[in-house]
Amino acid sequence: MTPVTSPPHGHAAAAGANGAPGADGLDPEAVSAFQAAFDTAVAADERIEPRDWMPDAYRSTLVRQIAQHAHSEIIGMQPEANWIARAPSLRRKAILMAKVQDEAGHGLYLYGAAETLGTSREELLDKLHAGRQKYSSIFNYPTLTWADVGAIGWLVDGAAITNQVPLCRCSYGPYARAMVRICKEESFHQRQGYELLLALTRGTEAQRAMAQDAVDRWWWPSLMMFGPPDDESAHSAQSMAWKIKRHSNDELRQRFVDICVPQAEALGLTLPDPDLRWNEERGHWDFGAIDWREFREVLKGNGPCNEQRLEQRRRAHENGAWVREAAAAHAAKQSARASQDGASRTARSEP
Ligand code: FAQ
Repeated sequence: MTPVTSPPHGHAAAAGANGAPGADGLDPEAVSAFQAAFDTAVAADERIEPRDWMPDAYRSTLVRQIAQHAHSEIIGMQPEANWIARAPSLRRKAILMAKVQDEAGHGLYLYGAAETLGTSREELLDKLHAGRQKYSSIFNYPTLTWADVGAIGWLVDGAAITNQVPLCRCSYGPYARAMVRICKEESFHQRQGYELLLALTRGTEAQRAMAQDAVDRWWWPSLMMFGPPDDESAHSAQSMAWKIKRHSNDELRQRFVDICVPQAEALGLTLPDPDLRWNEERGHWDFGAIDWREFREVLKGNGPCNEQRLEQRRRAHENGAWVREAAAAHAAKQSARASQDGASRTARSEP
């Protein structure tokens, strides 16, 4: 773990010394001074940075959420990668490859953000592979047709952006900054999905039907991406108090539905919910009941593709072992060379 080095924003006096004691070495008075400085920083919308003191539970909540997010990005490469070799044109293939590579990059930024909290990428990947950390439920559904690539871009990336734009204002600096870059790329992903579906809905009757079928299958799982309803969300209240989350799961889900309804209309596609209707009083779209039993089953590992996704991930990790070894050997050689050069420079400059 990263040692506790200083209270937020240079309130070093409270620590007694800068860069001082580990969490265990703090007396209760110092801890409450640190806690007060942390609370003040969060209340003032200041960012908490890696070297700042933070409550253990704040740190572990961030590691949990960021790890789950990072795992989602890299597992999320699988359903779409399934279509790279079968993309219908060179243009579509280039776009899809770029998108899947972006997801790998997002995973890297996020594992990097988690590392600033004192955990390592290896540790997080081990937990993912052992089934001890989650990734988003959405990636346990299969991509059956080419239109699924469009539906993922429009709905899955659309839901991801709705959820993630507020995370750009998350109280933890490295996560918030990673999210700025990720959201810019997700926005391109969402548009490519929308444009792909638009091309299909303007195509032949079979293409239009394929687009509708994909939307029928991806709509409800996309709504589940926002997590359980607020009254069943274990972490929301505390995460919102810490300003990790800025909105509740249900608020973001509603925002997403409100955005999608007019977009579906513009596409000429029907959202598969007979209860969808405009509520004048609320100023929002009412929507039907989500099948939370299905959500819980997918989380338990019983979704259509859970086993396949984890198996493929473990295999990819094993197949990449030689790359990690080679990169580590190269880095060791470079650093040995750099210290040798440094030593001979010092020797030359001595009188
Ligand atoms: N799937 O108390 P809450 C993407 C778990 S990235 C699986 O409400 P919280 C990009 C939750 O972890 C998509 N598990 O939890 C892309 C907790 O279990 P735990 C991922 C879920 O953290 C696009 C338990 O249920 N995005 O799509 C899900 O306050 C296309 C109780 O839930 C992020 O991760 C779920 N859907 O709120 C890539 C965004 N929902 O940990 C490729 C960051 C909940 O106690 C292609 N994460 N759980 O064992 C978040 O905003 C939050 O973590 C929530 C959940 C909103 C997901």
